[in-house]
Amino acid sequence: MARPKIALIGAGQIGGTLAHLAALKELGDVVLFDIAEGTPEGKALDIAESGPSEGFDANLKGTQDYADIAGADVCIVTAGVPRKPGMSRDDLLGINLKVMKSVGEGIRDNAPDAFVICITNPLDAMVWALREFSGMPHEKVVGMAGVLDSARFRHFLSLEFGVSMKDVSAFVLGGHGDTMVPLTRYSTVAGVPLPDLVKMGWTTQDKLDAIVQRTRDGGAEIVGLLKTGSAFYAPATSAIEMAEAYLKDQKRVLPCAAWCDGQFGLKGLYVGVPTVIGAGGIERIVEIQMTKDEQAMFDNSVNAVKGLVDACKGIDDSLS
Ligand code: A3D
Repeated sequence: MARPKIALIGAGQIGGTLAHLAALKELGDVVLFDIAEGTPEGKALDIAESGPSEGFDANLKGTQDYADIAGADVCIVTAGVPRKPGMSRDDLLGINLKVMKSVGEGIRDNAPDAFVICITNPLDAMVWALREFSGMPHEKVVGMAGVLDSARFRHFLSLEFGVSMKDVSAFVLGGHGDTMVPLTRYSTVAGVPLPDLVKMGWTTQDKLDAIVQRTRDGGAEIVGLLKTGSAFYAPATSAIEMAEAYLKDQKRVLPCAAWCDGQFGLKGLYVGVPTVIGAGGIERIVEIQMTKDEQAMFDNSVNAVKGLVDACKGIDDSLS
């Protein structure tokens, strides 16, 4: 049986890390596509040369030709520009929208059956635009953000409680921006919800509020430290978790930017919600109950995403 084929559109910081992780985990053969001549070829060769020491079996190829992604099972899109200090994700909209057009058409024409994971920011608007430009089924086009935002939340919580990250589960919903919604009620340490841990004296409400805010600012914290770009190790790891769930039909329950049409009362919008990922792509959206306050935060986040989608429609006539 042939190995699965994983196409990485964009071979920058995240793209290179994705290729390395996919090879290390032997998820399949990897094609790195980028418009920057030499970058995908160089990274593919460099990673392939780590194979003898690591002992993985995977072919890696770099290319500027979309024909090389033909038949890909998974496409992960990071093409575009990342933010620099002082920029918000939304500042990237105009330039990255143009990139989504060429990428959407390239995937549609060469790998129409792939499961497509978008990472390019501003995430919720870019995954919407990528789906529109590609015309692919909504359940096969998804955005990576919730897995990363939840991982950041889990990391900060594990530091606060002095417990293993493995025993902390957390939920972050809504758009991938300043309005994202870390849901404390649904976040637990070994099944014990965070509000109960406050009552048990494990932490205080003030400290928890600060962790929620640090999660919302998690991307900016790393941009501020790196100064030359944005996070790439954890974003790549998060997308690989989603790709693996699809390729191995794991039915993982993961928060993703998924197409909601009816769910949560939304009418045709990509936004971060809990999903089940298996061989069918997004197989289910988990419609959790929210309190009035949680719903208000979610609505606020949804409105921010709607504003970005409207901005896309204002820039590219074919999207309205
Ligand atoms: P970077 O290292 O700049 O890589 C982007 C790559 O895209 C570069 O190699 C470019 O040459 C390439 N590129 C540009 N235009 C095209 C095109 N038309 N076709 C193909 N390739 C092209 O950035 P990065 O890897 O650090 O980040 C990539 C994107 O991910 C940015 O938009 C970031 O803002 C975003 N990002 C999202 C998250 C989320 O959690 C959603 C986290 C971190 C970064």
